[in-house]
Amino acid sequence: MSNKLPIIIDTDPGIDDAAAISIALNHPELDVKMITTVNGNVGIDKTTANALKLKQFFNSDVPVYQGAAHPLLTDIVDASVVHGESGMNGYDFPAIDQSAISDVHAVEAMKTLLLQSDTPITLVPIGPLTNIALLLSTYPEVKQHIRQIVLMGGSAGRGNITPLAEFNIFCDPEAAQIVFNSNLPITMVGLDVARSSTLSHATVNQLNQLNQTGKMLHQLFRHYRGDDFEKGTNVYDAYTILYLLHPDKFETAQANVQIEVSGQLTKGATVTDFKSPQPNCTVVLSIDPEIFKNLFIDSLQHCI
Ligand SMILES: [Ca+2]
Repeated sequence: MSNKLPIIIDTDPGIDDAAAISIALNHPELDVKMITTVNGNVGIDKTTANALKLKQFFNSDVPVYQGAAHPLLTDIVDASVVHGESGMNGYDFPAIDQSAISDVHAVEAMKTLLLQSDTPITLVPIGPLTNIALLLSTYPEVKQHIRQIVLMGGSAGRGNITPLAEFNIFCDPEAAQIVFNSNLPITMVGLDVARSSTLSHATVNQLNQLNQTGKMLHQLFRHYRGDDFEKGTNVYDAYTILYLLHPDKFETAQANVQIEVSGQLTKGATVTDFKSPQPNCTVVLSIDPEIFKNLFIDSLQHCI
């Protein structure tokens, strides 16, 4: 039996998603059972195509399943101004084989895999939480097959898409509220930890010399950051994978996190109560920037 940690990555690639997926698909301690896609940084057709581009880049046999095309209630938010028209502009990926897209829906595929698995599986959502909310609401029997949910989203402090909301949670606050109140072990890897350890321009430039993957990520980051490239880069989604691999390197705290679903100015805020007697979540707060830099670069050494 494998000692690798089995995970499902639910994603909306997305440039920092590309970094997370690159690390996860190639790391000897992780077993990526499937990649499921969701509407987020760009529309579902594009996030699915991007997941397939990454699968093809690594010549991986990981199955890719397409998920929700629309948030549960709220309107679609388009982030293509940040991530480029395709969601992963900046690197010239070869055309993908469209026949590689399964006609099984992501939620169904996750349900089947979870119910068949003898070992509980870790869910790693790095996009809006629509698929995960649909999964938990439609098939609550899967919960006992989920070891934990380690998600990128939210913030104990300020937001990024609005003053108080982080992008993934803002894109589907109702879905996030379902997930955070699922009674599953949740780890919120939000903006706080990324802001504690932004990668410097010099570090991102170093990627260019590392290997093919480093070169690919360097080009994506350069496009993503545009004129701000020299100020450093936050590889938000990659923190989830590095946290899974090295939880002891991160500062965390228990908190009760609830999602503002109806605020006029604060929709999508992750209201984080560190004093609550009923915590529902581990919040990842920070990591030493030098340690993070080394973990990130080392993890990419496993890639082509
Ligand atoms: Ca993402």
